[in-house]
Amino acid sequence: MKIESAKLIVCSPDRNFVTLKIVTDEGIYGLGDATLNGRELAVAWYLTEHVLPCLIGRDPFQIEDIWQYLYRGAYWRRGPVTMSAIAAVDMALWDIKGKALNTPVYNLLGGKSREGVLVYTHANGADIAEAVDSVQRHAAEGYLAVRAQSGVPGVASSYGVPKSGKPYEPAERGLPSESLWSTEKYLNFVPKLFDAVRNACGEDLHLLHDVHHRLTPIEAARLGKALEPYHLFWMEDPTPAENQDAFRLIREHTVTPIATGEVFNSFWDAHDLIRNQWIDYLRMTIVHGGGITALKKAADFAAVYQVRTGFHGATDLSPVTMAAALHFGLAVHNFGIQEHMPHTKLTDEVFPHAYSFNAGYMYPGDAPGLGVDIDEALAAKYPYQRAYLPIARKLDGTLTDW
Ligand code: GCO
Ligand code: MG
Repeated sequence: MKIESAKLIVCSPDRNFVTLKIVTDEGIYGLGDATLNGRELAVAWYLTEHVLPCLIGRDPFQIEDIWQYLYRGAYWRRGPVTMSAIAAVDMALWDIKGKALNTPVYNLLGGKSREGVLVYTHANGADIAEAVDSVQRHAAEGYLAVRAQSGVPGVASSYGVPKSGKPYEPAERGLPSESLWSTEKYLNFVPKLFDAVRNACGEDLHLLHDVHHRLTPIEAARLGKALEPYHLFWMEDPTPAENQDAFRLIREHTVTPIATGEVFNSFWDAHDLIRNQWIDYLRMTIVHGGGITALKKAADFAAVYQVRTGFHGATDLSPVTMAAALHFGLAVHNFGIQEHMPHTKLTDEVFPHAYSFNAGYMYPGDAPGLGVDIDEALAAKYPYQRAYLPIARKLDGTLTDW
């Protein structure tokens, strides 16, 4: 079998997605997600101009060799654009191999380690009452794990809170919007939020919270300690992770479990965090982390240190990444949890898929390959529109981490 052609499909059904389609001389094709929120066209152009011409004529079964060719062969290593591009090729090749062998991708990764993939979803509200209500509604839908975010009094447009009754979507069309941030108000507020949520929802529901890289290590340590009575499943991205050592300090002060890594693009971003056991869950996911091939190695390394997976699964990761993550999560032994922020109905129509949700778990389905397709005619009706993630400023105007 040989790769005959490859192309990019860039579309915007409610939000932007970049999808790679690799076609073989036997008519089998595979799909890969190449979406990098707010920088979509950089990856599309990287693939079109620098990667796709090198793939034509290659054997799509040689996934490891092609991965190494794109990683080492570029000379310039890592970075979100490069690694998302490599990930898209990698996903498409696993999809092709599964279809060619007539088996779901999870069987190529070692087979099922469990029956379903535990997922968590997002609950949010403008204030504590709305947030509690939202958590309860998601629990009633069957979710066993829910992330809770709430507007912080005195801070307009807090992270994770939807605008004007719409579902929360981080990217917005047009130029970047600005949001505000106050560490002091946030730190005083969040324990009250979880006190209310835990009291209303009981002991069994898994609760999660995303700090979104906004605290210093000592502030994060204070928050982790304050949240201990509510036994969170995790506190996410408590501090930016460029300096991996920062997590040591948090770890020394609190037993609240820590998840990080959604912005990582290489195993080396997580290496010290894992081998020092400063984190409990690795958030790096298939599309931004270099594909299934790269994440399998990272997960196996993490397993040795009892660090589990907790992959990013926001709406900016297309249904192709979602499917890949579900096959992966079904197979690897040290799976922890998978984020599930459901896509819009229109996005689901553009990407028909075999995966499903039932009673707190997701199932990749038994279709050969990844089990996701793209309706190209429908996608063509929704062309790319420039969109950005917001930026954040402190109350005095200083730019800070969003
Ligand atoms: C999460 C995330 C997202 C990101 C978004 C950026 O935990 O789901 O933090 O909401 O902000 O995916 O593109
Ligand atoms: Mg996050």
